[in-house]
Amino acid sequence: MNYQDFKENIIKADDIIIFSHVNPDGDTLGSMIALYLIIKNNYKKEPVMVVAGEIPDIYCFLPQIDKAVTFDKIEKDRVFDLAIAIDVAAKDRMGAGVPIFDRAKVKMNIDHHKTNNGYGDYALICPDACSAGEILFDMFESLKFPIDKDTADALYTSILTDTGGFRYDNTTAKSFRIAAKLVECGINAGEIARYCFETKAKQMVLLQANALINAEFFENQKIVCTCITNSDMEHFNAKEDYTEGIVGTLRQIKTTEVAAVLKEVTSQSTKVSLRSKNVDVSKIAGAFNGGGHIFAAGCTIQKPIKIAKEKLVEEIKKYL
Ligand SMILES: [Mn+2]
Repeated sequence: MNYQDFKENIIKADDIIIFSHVNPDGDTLGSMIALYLIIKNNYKKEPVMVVAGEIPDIYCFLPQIDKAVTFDKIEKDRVFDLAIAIDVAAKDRMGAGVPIFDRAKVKMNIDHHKTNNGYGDYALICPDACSAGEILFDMFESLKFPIDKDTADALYTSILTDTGGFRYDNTTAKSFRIAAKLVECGINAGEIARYCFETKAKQMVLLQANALINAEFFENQKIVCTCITNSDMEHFNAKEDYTEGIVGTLRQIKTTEVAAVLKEVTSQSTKVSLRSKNVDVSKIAGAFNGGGHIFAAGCTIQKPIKIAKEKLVEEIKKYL
């Protein structure tokens, strides 16, 4: 897809829907809102923004986020003129929205994941972009759409969160150049960083402290893992996203080669997040039909959490 295709399809469509991905993060939400604002401000059309599941509290500062709805709010047989998936690596990452996407007259796919297969009628996949927000910034600038403060807030959130606060290897000179332009649009960079990285619910901090104190170490402390059960979640009255960040903290430990967080889904199913410093954890996740990146991957093991932990540790040992 080229930028003109984007513009022409927006002009043609009356009824537009924008999809974010499951377990929504700052990039998918920020870029969804930026798209919504650009379409609304320039074409006087109001797209439907749809999210799969709960929006983490930290992103409630985003402008217009309260306009986003869940799939159950959309009429069963509604056919949209244009569906846009943003930051959605694979179609099934839309969750329950896939049938709505498939029914749309024109399907558009804008993403930066290397593994995106280009689904849809129009695909704009830029694997070198640090975030979906970066792709949108380039497009909006090229099409000469004015970027107001709200749009800049949303795009900055995309770039800031997907680069881990400009710390990950996907941070480039271009990421900083775009960030600088967004700061010139009037955003408050310090305030957005505080919302994204420095704000946690009390129960989240307590759940995380509990998970850290229960961490177990193997192989001369090269492997560290912790288990979070449903009863832990209940005890701390935790929301799903409260486990976010624990695995990163475990990786920070000097001796860690591979860190894992195991989360009970049901009595027979366990979700695993993996992080490493050198080991290719996508291979470890792959052994359990999961996947991801070299230093960050995940999988679901169809075993009770304790057995899943034993199997996982055995698997990790093969890669040390
Ligand atoms: Mn992204």
